[in-house]
Amino acid sequence: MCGIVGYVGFRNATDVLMEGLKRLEYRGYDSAGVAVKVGGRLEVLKKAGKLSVLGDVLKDEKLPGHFGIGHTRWATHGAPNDPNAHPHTTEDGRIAVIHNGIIENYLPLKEGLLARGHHFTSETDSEVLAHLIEEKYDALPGSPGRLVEAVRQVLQEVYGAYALVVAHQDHEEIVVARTVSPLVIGLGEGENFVASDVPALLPYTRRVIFLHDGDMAVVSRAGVEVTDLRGNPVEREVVEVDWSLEAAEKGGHPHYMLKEIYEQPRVLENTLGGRLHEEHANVELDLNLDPARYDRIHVIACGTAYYAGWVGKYLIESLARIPVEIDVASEYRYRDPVVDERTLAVAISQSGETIDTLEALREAKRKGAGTLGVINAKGSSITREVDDTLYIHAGPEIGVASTKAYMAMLGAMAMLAVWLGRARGTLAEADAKEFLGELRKLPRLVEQALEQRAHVAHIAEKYHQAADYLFLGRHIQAPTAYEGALKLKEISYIHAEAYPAGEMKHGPIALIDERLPVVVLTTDSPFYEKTLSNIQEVRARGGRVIAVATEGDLEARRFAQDVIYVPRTHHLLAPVVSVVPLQLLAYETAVLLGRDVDQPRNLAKSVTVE
Ligand code: HGA
Repeated sequence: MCGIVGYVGFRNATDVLMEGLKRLEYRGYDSAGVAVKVGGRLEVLKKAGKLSVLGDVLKDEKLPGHFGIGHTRWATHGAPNDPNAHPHTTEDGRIAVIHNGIIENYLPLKEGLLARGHHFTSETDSEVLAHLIEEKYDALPGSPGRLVEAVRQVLQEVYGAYALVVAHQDHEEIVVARTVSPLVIGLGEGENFVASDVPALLPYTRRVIFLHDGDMAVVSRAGVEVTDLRGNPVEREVVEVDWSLEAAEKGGHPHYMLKEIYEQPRVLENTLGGRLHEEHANVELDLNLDPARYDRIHVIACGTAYYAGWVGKYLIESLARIPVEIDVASEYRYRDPVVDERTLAVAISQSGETIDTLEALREAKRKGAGTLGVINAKGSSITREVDDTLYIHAGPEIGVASTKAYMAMLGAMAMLAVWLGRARGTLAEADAKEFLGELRKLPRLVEQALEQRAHVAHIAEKYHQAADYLFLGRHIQAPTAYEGALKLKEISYIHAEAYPAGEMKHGPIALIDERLPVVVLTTDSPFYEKTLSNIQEVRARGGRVIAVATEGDLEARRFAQDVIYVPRTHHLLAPVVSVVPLQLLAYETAVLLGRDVDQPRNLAKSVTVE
């Protein structure tokens, strides 16, 4: 959360900052601001609201300069208004600070600063950083590296999470530091960049340095010096990123989300690409972990990734017969989980920066677990802390409501299940071959599922005024129901609940009346008949059923008011094709209701605060 961009070089800094922020707006859109050095002074412009509000102001007030920093905010401390927008400056405007994270001890620090005569203009935790740096800076006259030294000293006093960028009008360098919140440096020729995430850098460079926790850096035109928090130089690898610029743009679609929904067949091909080997009845995942070491798995994740993990639980338990527990990461950490060295903790995260997941993973590691990350973003924090990573290869995901990353996570979890099953001897050769054959067909089947868009749009039209929605699914389709409800909530703001279908009669059935649309996942499976009975129960109480059924299933048509057909596949892979119409239903409903699909209220992507 929160997007940071910094630039020092020869281009128009304001343009670079605004272009970068546009690509990071998925990280927060409560306010935006820039500080650019113009004629020897840092000029600050910041505005509550989306980046476009700041963009409009910048049309009239040009800020010509070649050195600056910018921010798009997801508020944690203080309302989303102009004064709380970043950058925060010292009273004389010499120093500007941008921060992503939470300074947990900001209150006592602020009290001290107030007592020493500082005046505050915001309610944020972040502003203390500007004042503290000013004090340290002023106490270091004439010393070389004065700004970086001042920042270093301040960082000894604060605790919490930060990606921090600092600019001073007298030094054409950006001082940066990170602990917990991500920061990437982009390397150019005669210019250098800083950003929270790679998409902001793609128009200019693909050579990047991912800073690690506890790193600081001084970024100038001439180069980049990385040190630890004590000032000792550290070597960081320069990584060549392979994401294309086009992948981070809308490509003619009205929304990133729709573009990403349509990208799913290709994404799944990338996830599975080169990894399926029917001839050996196995997958090649390039993992070093020893499957014989583990007798249980803990999957930890948040939001959509949690539902992908839940699907993974069914896959792994069915194919590899290892008990899998799945936990919401923010709960796992505090429940004192029973973990030993025979536990494999699997952390699933698109960004690889999700702080709850990272902390839960650390907890498992502390207790002796082996660790595996199922991650999209190369070089991200989780990938650096786990024993092994299974990359999902979804490319940059910009839509705040995740779609293609979910799809890629499902593909990755299915492969992991096969790999574990083969290694443990629980998945017979012939069954593995058959399952891999089904996996290989999936990208084409997802393409077919997308062809239902017009039909789904028609259903969305019929029900978009509903106040509530219910989603039901059994076994491996229960998580699909939850993911469908989450998508609808996230972008249309319609209240949606999900339940395992069999659980409905234990309570939620009381909600059913003729105004309640109930989406039932009733694809072919050994439990098909049971789910059909649940549909009958809904119908008997006047509920309106939208069934997601396997093509050719005429029975479903008899019982449901609306049926969305999805292609036939192995029942353990049904979530992959079934989630597509649910994503489209959420999308079409949100558009009909005039919602901001790519930037739904209160949300942001890549959740780096607890
Ligand atoms: N605490 C700061 C930064 C918020 C943030 O990083 N969000 O993800 C603020 O509230 O402005």
